[in-house]
Amino acid sequence: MRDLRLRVAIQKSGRLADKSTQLFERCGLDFDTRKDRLIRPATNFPLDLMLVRDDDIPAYVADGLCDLGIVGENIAREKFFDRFDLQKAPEKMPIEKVKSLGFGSCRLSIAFPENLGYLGLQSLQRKKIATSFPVCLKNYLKQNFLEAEIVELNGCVEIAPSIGIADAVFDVVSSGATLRSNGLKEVQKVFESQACLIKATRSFPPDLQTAYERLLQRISGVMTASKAKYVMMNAPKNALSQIREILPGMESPSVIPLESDPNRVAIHAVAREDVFWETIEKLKACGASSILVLPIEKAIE
Ligand code: PRT
Ligand code: ZN
Repeated sequence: MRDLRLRVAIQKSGRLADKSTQLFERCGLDFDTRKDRLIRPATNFPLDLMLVRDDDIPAYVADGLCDLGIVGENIAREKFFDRFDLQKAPEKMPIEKVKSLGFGSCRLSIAFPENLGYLGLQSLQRKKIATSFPVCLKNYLKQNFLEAEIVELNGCVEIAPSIGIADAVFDVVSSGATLRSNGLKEVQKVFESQACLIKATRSFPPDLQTAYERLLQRISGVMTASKAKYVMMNAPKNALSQIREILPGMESPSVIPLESDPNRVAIHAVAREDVFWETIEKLKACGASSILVLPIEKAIE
C-alpha cells in the first residue's frame, strides 16, 4: 500500500518544469533536492513530486501512480479529454482538470504555407496536415466536417510542408516565430492552452483528501496573491468614489483620517488585478499622493 502522501507528477525538464516546482515552493513546501532523483519528497508537507516527461503525466495520474499532475492542457486533451470526446464516454474519464495555473500559455493552431493562398477552412479539404496532436486535430476536423489526412510526427512538425510530407501543420504556437521562419502562416487558432492542475477522478482516502484540500487552498492563495496588489495612498476625501472606479477590483478599502489635513484621507486597499502605470497616473490626476503599490505574498479568503 502507498504511503499517505500526495504524489504529484510534474515535468522533469522543459518549459513547465521550473514554474511547476516554483509553484510548490511558493506554497511553502521545502524539498529534498538531491540531484537526479525521480521522486522529490517535501520535507514539511505530505507530498512527493515525481519528475517525468510531460507526455506521461496524464497517464500516471489516470493509472493511480500519481494523484495529481501539472501538465499543458494540450497534452491532457490529446491523451484523455479529446480522446474520450471522440468515444463519447465521459463516465469513464479517469482524470479531471482542477484549475488553470497561469503559466505555459500557448495556442494550438493550424498553419498554412505563406505562399499558397489560404481561403478559409475549405483550403484544408483533402489536404495532408502534420501534427503531434492527432486526436485534437481529428476532433477539430470532425467538428468542421473536413476530410484531411493526418500525418503524425513526434517533433519538428513545422518543417513538414517544406520537405513535402504535408500541406499544412497543426502545432503549438507561442510567439509564432517558428512558423514564420519556416514560411508558414498561422491561419486558424483551434484552442488555447496553459499549464493546469489535473487530478484523478477516483476518490482519495481521507488523509490524502485533507492534504489535497490544504494544497489546493495554498495554490489558490498563491494565485490570487500573484495578481493582487496592496495599494496605499493619500487622497482628497471627495475623490473616494472616483478612486474606486479607477482601481480594478478594489474591495472595501480602509479610509483613515489624516491629522495634518481634514480634507484628505489615507486609503489602504487590495486591488484584485495588477496596477499599471496608467492607473497610477489616473490616481494622481484625482489628487492622490504618496501612492505605494506593494506585492502580496499570500491571500486567503
Ligand atoms: O521532454 P518533455 O517531453 O517533458 O517536454 P517537451 O519537449 O515535449 O515539451 P516542452 O517542454 O517543449 O513544452 C511543454 C509544454 O509547454 C507544452 O505541452 C505546452 O503546453 C507548453 N508550451 C508553451 C509550449 C510552447 N509554449 C511553445 N512555444 N510548447 C511548445 N512550444 C514550441 C512551439 O511549438 C515552437 O516549436 O516552442 C517553439 C517556439 O514557439 P514560438 O511560437 O514562440 O516560435
Ligand atoms: Zn513531451
